[in-house]
Amino acid sequence: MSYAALDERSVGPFLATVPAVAARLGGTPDGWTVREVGDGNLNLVFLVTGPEGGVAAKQALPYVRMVGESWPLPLSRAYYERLALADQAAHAPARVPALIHHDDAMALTVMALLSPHRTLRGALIEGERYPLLAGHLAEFLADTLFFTSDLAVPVADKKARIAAYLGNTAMCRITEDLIFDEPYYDAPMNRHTPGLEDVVAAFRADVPLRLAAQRMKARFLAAPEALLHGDLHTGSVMVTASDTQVIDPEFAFYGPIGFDVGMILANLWMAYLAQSGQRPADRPDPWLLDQAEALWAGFASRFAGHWRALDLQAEHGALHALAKADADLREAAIRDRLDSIWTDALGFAGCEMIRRILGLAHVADFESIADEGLRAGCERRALRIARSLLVDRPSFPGITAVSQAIGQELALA
Ligand code: SR1
Ligand code: MG
Repeated sequence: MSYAALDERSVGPFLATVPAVAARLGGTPDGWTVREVGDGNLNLVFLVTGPEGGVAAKQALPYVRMVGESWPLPLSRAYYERLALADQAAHAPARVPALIHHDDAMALTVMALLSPHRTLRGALIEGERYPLLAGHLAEFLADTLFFTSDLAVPVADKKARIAAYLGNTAMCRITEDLIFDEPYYDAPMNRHTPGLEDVVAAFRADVPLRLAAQRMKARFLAAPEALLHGDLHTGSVMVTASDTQVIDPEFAFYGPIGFDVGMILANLWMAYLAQSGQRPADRPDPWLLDQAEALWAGFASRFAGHWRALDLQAEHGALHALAKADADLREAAIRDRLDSIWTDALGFAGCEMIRRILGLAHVADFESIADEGLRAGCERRALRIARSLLVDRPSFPGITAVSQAIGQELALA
């Protein structure tokens, strides 16, 4: 079958031809409920429920949905998303949705329906709290990143896995352009809240900032440390009080571990910094800063735990040989690696915050603040923090230093 974009009328009859999906839904298409709910920037997402159960069917469009047909984008991203879902499920099965069916020609991936989950970004904007969130995200990050890295995977296998994702170039190119380049010049699709013109001009003339962003781009381009999710913002996380699921790995490729870590931290920090615009009468909820701290601490401790627990008799990753016989050396190597991930994460977090305010793809945390003056104030504070994260990385030896800097920025408001 050749590719055709589905719609709410055609998706049911199409899915009825897939035995695994039809069995999960039960009944026949005329008894199924279908809703297209894609609110991301790229794809169609259909939620389909029948008498026996439900599925989420995600279909890639041959172009960028938020812009239109003038920006073509390969359907192959659906192939890489399925590949990543399978690889992530091998290491963190409790944290990713179960894959039910994939159709390469239709660029369609059918997954278990996540219900009653909602996207983390929307929930945070409404002030919801999720006690297990930081631990679950730390688990996802440590398990997928450690067990796809040179610490755990034999060299030849690791190189083969890097090669398996090498074709996802169009998605990496989006990141390269939108995150590391466009916010720093007058790119045609950039936009910003009125009132930020002085910061826009200052950032474009800011040599240390632009150099730091380019340094992060160089890391992104040439550090195939582990299989990254590649777009781990709070819209890629679905939550309930007891569960956390990471979705949408269509940007997956082998890159620097700090990219995934930095992106999710940046999105938690932005959620916090947006609160004074969303609810000006209330003090921002420190729970979000605590979550960011708990996420980093949980990730670092679990990553280190995986390293210490490696079976020295089994075949293991090349880097582990460094510390095989010497526990002191191993502990030094763990500290050294976590320091390097932290330093990368700071820089990538700074880039993510800047591009969400000055680039093409903004976030609802700020966009939902109707009052432009309030929104610009929140964004200005976020931009100041982001610049420090990028340019003054040695000032942030640990994550509490970031929480303190954010607190000081808000105190000045
Ligand atoms: C053109 S795509 C814009 C953004 O949406 C995705 O979720 C990624 O974050 C990308 O940078
Ligand atoms: Mg996405």
